[in-house]
Amino acid sequence: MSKPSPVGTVMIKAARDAGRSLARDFGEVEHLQVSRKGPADFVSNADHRAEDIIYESLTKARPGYGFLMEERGVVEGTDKSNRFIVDPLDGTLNFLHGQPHYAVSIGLEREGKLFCGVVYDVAKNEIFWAETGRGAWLDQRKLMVAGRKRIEEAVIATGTPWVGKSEGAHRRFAQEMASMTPVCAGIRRYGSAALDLAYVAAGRFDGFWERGLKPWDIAAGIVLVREAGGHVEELDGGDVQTTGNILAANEPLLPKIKDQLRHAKAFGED
Ligand code: 2AM
Ligand code: CA
Repeated sequence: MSKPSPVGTVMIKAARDAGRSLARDFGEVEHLQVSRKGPADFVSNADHRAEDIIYESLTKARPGYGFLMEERGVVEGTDKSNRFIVDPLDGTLNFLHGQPHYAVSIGLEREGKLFCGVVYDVAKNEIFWAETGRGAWLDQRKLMVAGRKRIEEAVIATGTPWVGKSEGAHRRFAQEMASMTPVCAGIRRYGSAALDLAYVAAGRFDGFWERGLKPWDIAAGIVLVREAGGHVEELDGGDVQTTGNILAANEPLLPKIKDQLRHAKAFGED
């Protein structure tokens, strides 16, 4: 069965519509590098345009549902059981630099639990979607996390802390890298957390960790990983949607990656 429910179909359509707008704007970005105003404002407008399209499309199809959106923030709905969690452009820095690795991410929380997720890789035209009980899919292909059990064979994705994060956060990341690089097959840092999680679901990455993400970066991706048979945890045992400190992997690898990161913690943190 590879058919999303009606609400899943609505979310996929909204992601595609926003993706069309982003693709148009992405085509313009490279010409803007030389313009006086620079591309940053343009990207911010692209971001807002995409969010408007998603908001209009979803409110029309599901009036009353609430929202948590990267740009608009919280929009209370009359229906308190359903809330969309939206990142109109994940991988903003890639987009800004003309790199074709960015996504639209739309999650749906139902009765306080993540229920459905869509991550759309616009440049590669890949729609990853998942729904509780229906599995995770890339178009017609059912997704399953990778089966590798040995950390030595694992390709692990991460995200680096950015400008403005505390000195401690940067130091801790350096220590976590120092702990991980000698023991795994390779580290990747592609710059879109939503796609990193989709890639874990698709078995392209064996694991992913990053700290300090926002709910809209990870909501849809969490559903994808879980429905593909993987596990998602908070790195230090808290609530992942609150802290954004995320670790995702298959069941055998998850504790091994966690141990390795704990080892890094032993020699310093914030
Ligand atoms: P964004 O592209 O929507 O900003 C990469 O490490 C992940 O961190 C991305 O999912 C990115 O989402 C998120 N992120 C949030 N704030 C960021 C920032 N100021 N700079 C870079 N990445 C950021
Ligand atoms: Ca994001």
